[in-house]
Amino acid sequence: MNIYFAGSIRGGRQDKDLYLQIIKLLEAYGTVLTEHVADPSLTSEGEDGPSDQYIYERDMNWLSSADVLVAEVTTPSLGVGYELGKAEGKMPVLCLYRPQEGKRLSAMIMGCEGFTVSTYRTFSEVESIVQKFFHGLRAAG
Ligand code: 6K6
Repeated sequence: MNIYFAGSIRGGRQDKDLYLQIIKLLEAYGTVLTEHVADPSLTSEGEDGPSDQYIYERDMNWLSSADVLVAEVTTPSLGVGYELGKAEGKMPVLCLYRPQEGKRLSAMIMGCEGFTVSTYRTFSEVESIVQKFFHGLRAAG
């Protein structure tokens, strides 16, 4: 099972430690194609490394070879929204959202019937959401 994990990079890096925890959790269910999303050296402004075109093409190729997309959507990110739109109808999608005071998740994510959107407050809730999601996939065959 190839898992594409999506999380904010230029949208803001405040949850990067959490992304690493989620990626480690997902590794129990398959191969995570996008471990760099949790790279602590990646800042929202950093310009080091490959060109934007290279990043786009590499990530779109990985998305094409993914069986499932898991996105952490608490920090709004154009890139994550784009990846979600690309995956819709092509593979199962799980969106993990931590409710924020005075903010609401985009209707384009909440209102999309093809996405499983789950809210959480603690990491142990993330663990049980992820477990249920992958068990559901296995049951559906
Ligand atoms: C250098 C400096 C900042 O970012 C970099 C390298 N950029 C990226 N590397 C790998 N994946 C990327 C990069 N930028 C965006 N992505 C993809 O889009 C990832 O798969 C994330 O899920 C998503 C993040 O989008 P933004 O809009 O928050 O950057």
